[in-house]
Amino acid sequence: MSSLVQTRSQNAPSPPSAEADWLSRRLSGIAFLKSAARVDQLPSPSAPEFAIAGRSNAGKSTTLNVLCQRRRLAFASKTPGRTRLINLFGLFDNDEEIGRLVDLPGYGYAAVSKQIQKQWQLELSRYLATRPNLMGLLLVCDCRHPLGMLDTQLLDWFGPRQRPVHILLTKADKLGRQQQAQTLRTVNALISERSNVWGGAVSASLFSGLKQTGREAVLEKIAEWLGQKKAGSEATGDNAFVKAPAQGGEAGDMTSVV
Ligand SMILES: Nc1nc2c(ncn2[C@@H]2O[C@H](COP(=O)(O)OP(=O)(O)OP(=O)(O)O)[C@@H](O)[C@H]2O)c(=O)[nH]1
Ligand SMILES: [Mg+2]
Repeated sequence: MSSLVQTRSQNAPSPPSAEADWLSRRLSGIAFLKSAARVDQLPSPSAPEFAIAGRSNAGKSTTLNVLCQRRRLAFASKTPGRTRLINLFGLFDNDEEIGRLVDLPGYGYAAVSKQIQKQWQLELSRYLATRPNLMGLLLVCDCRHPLGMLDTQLLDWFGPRQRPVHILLTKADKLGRQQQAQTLRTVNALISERSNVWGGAVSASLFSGLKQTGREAVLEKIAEWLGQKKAGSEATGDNAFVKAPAQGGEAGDMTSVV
């Protein structure tokens, strides 16, 4: 009996860290701000933005919904190319806007006309290259084919902006435990290999929107980017985020990537 109790407690999920818990409470109150077809239509860069990028259909909108524990905050769909606009969601702490999550259109979706594809991709690359308050990028990859050519090209291209990137290996429910672990090892090895090109602060974790697993690691990462160190303490550095000039060189033209 006592060994059964022990086994159960060992297998119980660990409680959320203070950082993840702090952010989770604020994410539950996240509010839609704006959808923009073009970067010049975006609201002023008055709060740090954390953008979600990745191939079309990788699971970006689902990730956003799961992070915020909201069913239909962003539109997820079986049809690739569902997100066609830059969608911004505001994160508030006592009515003060402390950050934004940004759901971006996917890349690599061949089934729209070349012209439309070019227009989306132009705005996507413009956002990633020029948005001054972009303070972290969540790169969503289907863990069955992680870091494909377009993803690695994006990372190569984005590296000079010196912004942290967290690679979210989603749809982990489609793989067995061993394959998941192997995928994470492979991705971490690639990150080490390319660290000088990808700007250094690149990390990765497994995630499943379907099973709602891996959420806490992502929340901790975003909380870290927000400068939130302790639960209940004031978020620090939000104004500094806005004022900080781009470090290193600006990313260049990404039209060849997408
Ligand atoms: N099994 C499984 N399916 C998922 C997961 N995440 C997303 N999906 C499915 O993958 C499909 C695409 O999900 P979306 O969240 O719309 O993907 P997206 O990257 O936002 O797609 P676009 O906006 O078209 O670029 C949907 O059918 C989702 O239900 C996951 O973790 N596991
Ligand atoms: Mg989407």
